[in-house]
Amino acid sequence: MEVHFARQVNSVTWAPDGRHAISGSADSTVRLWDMVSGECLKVFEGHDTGVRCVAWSRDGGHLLSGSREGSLRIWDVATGRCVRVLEGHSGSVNSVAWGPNNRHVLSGAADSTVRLWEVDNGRCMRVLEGHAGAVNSVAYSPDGRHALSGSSDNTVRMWDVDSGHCAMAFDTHTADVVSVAWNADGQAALSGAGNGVLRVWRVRDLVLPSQAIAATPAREAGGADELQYTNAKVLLVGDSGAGKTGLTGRLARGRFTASDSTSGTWCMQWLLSGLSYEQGIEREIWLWDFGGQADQRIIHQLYMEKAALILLMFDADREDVLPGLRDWQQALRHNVSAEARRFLVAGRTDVGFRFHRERIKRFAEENGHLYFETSAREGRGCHDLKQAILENIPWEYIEKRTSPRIFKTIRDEIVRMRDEGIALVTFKELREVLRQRLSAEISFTDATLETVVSLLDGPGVIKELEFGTYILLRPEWINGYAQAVIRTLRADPRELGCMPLRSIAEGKLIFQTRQPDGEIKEVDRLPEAEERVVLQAMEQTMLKRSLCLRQGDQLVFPSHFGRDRPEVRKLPAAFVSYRFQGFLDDIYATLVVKLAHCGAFPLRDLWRDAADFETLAEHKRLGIKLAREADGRGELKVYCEHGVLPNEQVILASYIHEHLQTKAADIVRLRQYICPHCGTPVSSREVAMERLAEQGETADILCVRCERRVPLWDEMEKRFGSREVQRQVRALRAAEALHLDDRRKAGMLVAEVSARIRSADQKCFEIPGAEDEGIDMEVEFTDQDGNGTGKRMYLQLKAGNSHLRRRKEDGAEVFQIKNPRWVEYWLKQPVPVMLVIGTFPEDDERLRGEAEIRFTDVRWMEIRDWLKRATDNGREKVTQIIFEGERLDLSSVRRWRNRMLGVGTNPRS
Ligand SMILES: Nc1nc2c(ncn2[C@@H]2O[C@H](COP(=O)(O)OP(=O)(O)OP(=O)(O)O)[C@@H](O)[C@H]2O)c(=O)[nH]1
Ligand SMILES: [Mg+2]
Repeated sequence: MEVHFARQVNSVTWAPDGRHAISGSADSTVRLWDMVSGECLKVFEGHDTGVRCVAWSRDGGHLLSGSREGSLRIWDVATGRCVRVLEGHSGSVNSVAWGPNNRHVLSGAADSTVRLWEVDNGRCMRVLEGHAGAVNSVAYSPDGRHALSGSSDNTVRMWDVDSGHCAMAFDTHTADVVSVAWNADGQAALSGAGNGVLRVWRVRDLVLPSQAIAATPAREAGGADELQYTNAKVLLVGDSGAGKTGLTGRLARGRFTASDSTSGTWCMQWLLSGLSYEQGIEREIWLWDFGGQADQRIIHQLYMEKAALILLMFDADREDVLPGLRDWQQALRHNVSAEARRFLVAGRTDVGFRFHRERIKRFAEENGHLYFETSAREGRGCHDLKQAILENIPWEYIEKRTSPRIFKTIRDEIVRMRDEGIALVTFKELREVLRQRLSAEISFTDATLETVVSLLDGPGVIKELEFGTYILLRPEWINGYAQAVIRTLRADPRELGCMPLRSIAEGKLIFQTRQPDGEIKEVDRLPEAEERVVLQAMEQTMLKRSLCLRQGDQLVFPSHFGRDRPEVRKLPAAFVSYRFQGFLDDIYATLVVKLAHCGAFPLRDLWRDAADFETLAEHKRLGIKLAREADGRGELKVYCEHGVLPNEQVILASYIHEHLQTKAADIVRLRQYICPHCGTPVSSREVAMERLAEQGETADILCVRCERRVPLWDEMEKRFGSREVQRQVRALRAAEALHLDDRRKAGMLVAEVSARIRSADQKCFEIPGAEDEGIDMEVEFTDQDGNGTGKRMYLQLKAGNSHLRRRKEDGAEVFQIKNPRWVEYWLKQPVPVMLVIGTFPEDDERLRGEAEIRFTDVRWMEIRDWLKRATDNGREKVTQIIFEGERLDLSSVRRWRNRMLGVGTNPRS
């Protein structure tokens, strides 16, 4: 038998019964097969990205799958339902395994960690750190006491599951370990590596004493060189000015420092000296301080996961704090597990207490919060609060980490650098600083440092940028600059909701704010060189998160469009609408951007909280309109003009519904029915939907005008939820993801190229235009003082492996010129044109949805003059370029500079 998938199959396993099998595929599904009939019995859907690995529970009742975006799912085979989602990995899950009792599972991921999970409650019990490369394979010993992991760092590790200790690091492989397995009695193990070597080893021979391990630096494992800790996340939320940042400093550092309003989110390590040990497990707390201004809240959702405790703060000296507190309650409800304890904390009590204490206390009681009054400035109430925090963190439920001591030493030093205010470093700079500071204590490899950096990047403490080798030690700067963008958009009297890309690249934004007292204040900025990098990272983040879209040389922000839809145009009637709750700006903007990118409904017009799209075939208009209500509630109306096919209407509506399900809460769908007899709209939409829910296909409602029955289960309702519509919506989502991916790759290459050219002290700018047409960037060479010389070069960028093909006959690399117009265009440029091609280490497929992959190979080649020769000055036709590009690096940029400026040797270095 043979079955064909549209996308790659990543993993297959037989069922214990020998008759069934499962497969996990890049199309995000797990499928159950009957191997006798060849039939696909079930499709398990829920993963957002490709499924990398699958496993049967030993009793055959459940399935486990791991996905590219880092989540695991447990499925009930009989019902086909997903019973648990296990979240925590920050990279692709490469391997999963069930424990012998079916109560525990293991996973190994591209984030270099192994995790141990409890099936019953979906909790992660342990994170095992130590590998300095992706974990490719994990295996549970038959008695359930040990775990094996094989990694791209060429080692195999054996872990003691109960204690979390790394019992053994086995490092005699010389290539990626791709697969590990135990034998039946758990006495021997097998590992297979990327270079074709298999190794069999007996467990008892390999458990070395810890000295032997310590003596071999490559192993960096076990015993005294290993430590265990838990890391509790405490969130501080509340309106702006409540005193969150003040209190964060007081709790973590024991002192008060006056602060400005916080941009975005940042976190501070609270060192718990003395109190920190229990049973050999170190405890630490990270305080996450959230900027309270309304604009910021979109960003926060990303960081709220897995909070152990939440401090809900308010400014005691304000008039009415309850509405603000209720808003935050709502926000937390959507983003934080109900298990996290919450404290209600009054801040700045030294200033005064204008609000009613009794009402606040009642609010705390009603919501089950402990209540505290504090003054960060004077320290009042802070000791009690501190004590209560320590006592109320559910330490036993927080995952325990096992980590080589060297990891923690490096990590703590990086955090220290961050606390000192260092915002941005390159990998090399970071390595140098750490080598100087830690020289006496340890030596470490690049792989170890990369691993530690990515472990900090996972929870968002620092951010590895996707271009250059930059590491942003203070990710909150991205939010700070995003705020400047929003401020600039707001200040535009025409409220166009868009901005030239160039303004962002050059930092032409508004950096002044008006304080509550009316005073104008300059906000902090980074030095120019660093600012450029952060601006670029910010633009990419916004595009990636679908908050804005690129149109020509503009960035368009749908939620900041201020022009009202002209009254004159008659609004077509809404056929369905959705009520929901959440961050309206975010939900709305991302919806518009995604729709515009999915390919089925080109964007026609944007208005204030409204967007018009059109159908592909007949250019009929359909659109959405958001009505904002109080408390983050909104209603999104979906309308279309006469003549749009019912199928198109339902697909649009279902796409919107799915979008809301991922981003909003309390979603209610309301159909707009029209009486088929007299054309009167059914006014009580809620009642109609209730009936429909209760009576299904037989549901109807009385028309208020003609008093005849309006059937509710109509043609359109049949389509809602039909398999065919679901399939089409899925296809649209996939198209949108692909589109986003292509844009992201293109954006990454622009950033990568700029980083490389700027690091050679030359100027470069993006020339935004329609995709795939025209020149992408311009380089201007500089004189000895760094001033522009007017000598330029144009760059044509191509991102991705698909642009180069290797010719069979001679192995030459070939770039296919897809459009003959390109040749004409390149030939007529007044300055040299460089073709820049960026490729990845793996096939493009691997890139999807993964942050950690970057362009490893960027090469460039002059093509204007090449084409002049090859076409005999345009007389002959040329359809391909033999690509012989050189690496785009510092020395190559300098060589080009010297050639262009006519200087012999390099005068600057
Ligand atoms: N008198 C007094 N001032 C405080 C105290 N805590 C903070 N402040 C000051 O009050 C102002 C607001 O406090 P922040 O801690 O910045 O407020 P926040 O909640 O972090 O505000 P956002 O970052 O805008 O969300 C700042 O000027 C602080 O320096 C306090 O306990 N007493
Ligand atoms: Mg603050």
